[in-house]
Parts: sequence; C-alpha cells; structure tokens
Amino acid sequence: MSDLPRLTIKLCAPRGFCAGVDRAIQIVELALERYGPPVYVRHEIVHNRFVVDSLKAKGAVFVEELSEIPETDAPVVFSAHGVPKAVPSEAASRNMFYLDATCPLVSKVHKEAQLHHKRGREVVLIGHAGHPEVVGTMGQLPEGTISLIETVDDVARFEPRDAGNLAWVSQTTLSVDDTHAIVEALTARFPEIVSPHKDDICYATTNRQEAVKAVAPDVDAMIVVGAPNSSNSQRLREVAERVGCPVSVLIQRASDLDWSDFDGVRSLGITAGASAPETLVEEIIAVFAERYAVTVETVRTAEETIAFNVPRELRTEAAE
Ligand code: 10G
Ligand code: SF4
Repeated sequence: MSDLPRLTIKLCAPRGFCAGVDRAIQIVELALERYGPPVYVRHEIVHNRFVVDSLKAKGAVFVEELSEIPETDAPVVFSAHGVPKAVPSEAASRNMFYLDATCPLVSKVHKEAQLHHKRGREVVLIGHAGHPEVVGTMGQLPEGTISLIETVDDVARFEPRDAGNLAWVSQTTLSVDDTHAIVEALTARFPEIVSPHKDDICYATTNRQEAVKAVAPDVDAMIVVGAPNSSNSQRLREVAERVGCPVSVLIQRASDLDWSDFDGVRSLGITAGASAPETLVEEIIAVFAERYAVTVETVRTAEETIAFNVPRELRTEAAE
C-alpha cells in the first residue's frame, strides 16, 4: 500500500491538438521532408514553444515578417492563424514559394468578411485586438473598413457608418459565453445585423470549453496546458475559474508547476489548448504520480473526427 496521498486526475476530452493545428504542423514537416531545410515560417506556426522548438531542430526558421527572409527558393509557410492579404501579395511580388497553413475554418471567416463587404455591408469583427488571427481577418478588407468589438461595452460605444447595413464575424477561439453576450448586445442594438449561420467560434474551441465546464466544478484545481499567447488556452483557464474552480492555472509544461498551488488538493482536472501536444499532458501526469497515488479518469463530452487535407503541393500521389 502506497504512503502517498491519493489524487484523482480528471482528464478533459476533447483536449489538445485540433484539426487546424495538426494540419499546420504537418505542412511544415512535409515541406522539410520534400524540399529540405530551411523552411521559413512566418509567425509561430501555432502558439506553442515546444512545437516551435521541435520544428526549429528539424530546420524550420521562424520569422515575424517576410522582410526578414533573404532572397530564397526555400518554401515560406504562413501560420495557422491566417495572414492579411498584403502578406501573400508581398510573397508573390518577391516570387516566393509559399504554403498557406491558415486553418480552413479561419479562411472561411475571411471569405464571409469579404462577401459581406462585396454586398456593401459594414463588417464588425468580434475578437481581441492585436491577436494575429484578428490582424489577418481585418487585413482581408481595405484598411479602416472592419470595426473591432472586444466587449459588451464596445457595442454601446460603436458608431457604425450605416446602422441598417451591418454584419458580424468573429475570431475562432473566443469564449463562447462572452461572445454570446456580445452578440446579444449587437442584435439588441442593431436588430437587422446579419449573423453567420451559427457563429464563427470553431468546433475545437467550443468542445474544449464544454469539457472544462464538465470537469472544473468538481475538482479542487485545474491545469490548462498551453502558452500565455494562446488565445484558446487562455479562454480555457478563464472558463475553469468562472465555473468556480478554486485554482485554475495555465502552464506551458511540468517544470512551470508551482507546487504550493496544489497543497491539500485531492482532485485535479487537466486539459490542453488546441496548440499543446499530448506529451506535455503526459509529462504533467508523470510528475504528479511521483508525489501522489494517482487515479486517472477521462471525462469525454464530445467526439472529434474532423481532419483537413494539406495543400495539393504536399500531397503524395497515393493521397490524391
Ligand atoms: O488560440 P490562438 O488563436 O492564440 O492559437 P493557438 O496557436 O494557440 O491554437 C490554435 C489556434 C489557431 C491556429 C487559431 S485559429
Ligand atoms: Fe482551426 Fe479551430 Fe484549430 Fe483554430 S482552433 S486552427 S479555427 S480548428
């Protein structure tokens, strides 16, 4: 019989990699295999240092802007978060060979925004200022044409050019609850505003938040594995806090654990953001197992089967 204190770990499912992240990482890996290093990547391919470092070790070179890349025949990959239109234009004008790892669900939002603009509607984007996905979506239309709304208060302050001819789109990784409150405020103030069929928050964001809602109220502490610049991971930590979990922390890996957060804890929930590899979750369970007699349970709230194809240039003949 172990002398260690007992700890029940509840693992949220779904957690971790989404289809867009999986595809984006595959694009860099396949480009490295097919064309050899270097493969340039504009922005972190996904917001995770562990992923970025392992691709760097295979020969990927990360930059923030195309201007940092010398004249080259090497491929240039755009990150999963999407890019403003000016980026592929610059790449084309420099004859760069580029591969777009923008998640197809982000590209869908880009197309919605373009369609609204073409139909003469003023576009409102619900999202977080400065996030690369927001920069990319705003950059689909001429400068100054999309208005960014971050909060319910922003809705009250918003002065549209034509209140009767509005449409909204959103970032894909937002809080489902906050976004619903913003949409309610928008539709109350502008009843004719055109909405997406459902909303633009993606299936992965929605499912990961639901799983946290199922686990976090029943545990003494919740760990979200993810990076501080990962919007969807930040939202998972917030969801756990809001449903009343006494301790809710976002950490990148086991070495970031502050053990004083877990004094007296008997049950622990663990999830991972859409850009966090499962190996980091396993690493955290392993260090808890050194200090506690651990029982691991999975709490599944949805099944995910969605997968996206890589761009044609990278497909093998067999996959075509
Ligand atoms: O959650 P954000 O958007 O910060 O990105 P991430 O890299 O942490 O996770 C994957 C999500 C995207 C690529 C944005 S659609
Ligand atoms: Fe695509 Fe959603 Fe993943 Fe973003 S979080 S890459 S939109 S599946």
